[in-house]
Amino acid sequence: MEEAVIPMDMNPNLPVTPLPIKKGPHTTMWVESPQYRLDDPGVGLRNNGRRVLTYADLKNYYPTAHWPKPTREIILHLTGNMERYMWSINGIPYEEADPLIFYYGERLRVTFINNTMMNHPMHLHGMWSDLETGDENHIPRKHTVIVQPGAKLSMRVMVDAPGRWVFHCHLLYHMGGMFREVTVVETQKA
Ligand SMILES: [Cu+2]
Repeated sequence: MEEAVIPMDMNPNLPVTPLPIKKGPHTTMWVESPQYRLDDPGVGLRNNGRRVLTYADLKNYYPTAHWPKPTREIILHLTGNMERYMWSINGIPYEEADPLIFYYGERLRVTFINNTMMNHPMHLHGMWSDLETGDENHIPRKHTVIVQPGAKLSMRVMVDAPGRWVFHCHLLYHMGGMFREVTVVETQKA
């Protein structure tokens, strides 16, 4: 079997649009130096004597080298307080958060940093989540991307659906706070 490409930061120098971050009771943990760990099978499946498929093994059946490259990045910290079972993004729960603004027609990179000890399957409605695996030529297209505890993961979005969309962790008990509205706005070309 072909060796998986070791996942790495495929777009290290993209302009990042700053988003508000709040540290407080909602955020009991911050990861020191989050790494891409797409070749990590995860807790319970490491070194068990079997080969376990990981996100690093996922390949689009069709070539994707011609897909547009991202031009902008946002970073979403997945945050929480395990003792009080509170969940948020960037330390801000849904009810206190402004919508995330995506611009119609852009190719956006979304990087998640999971500052908690649980997996979060992040699900964006209305648009595809194209997972960065380290292989620019076969980028898999997904509905939901699972971000491992303490890890970092990036996806790309072709922002092709105007309107208001939901972006949230798919675990029922997390999505109360770990939830955002995404507003896709039309832009005036300068
Ligand atoms: Cu979650």
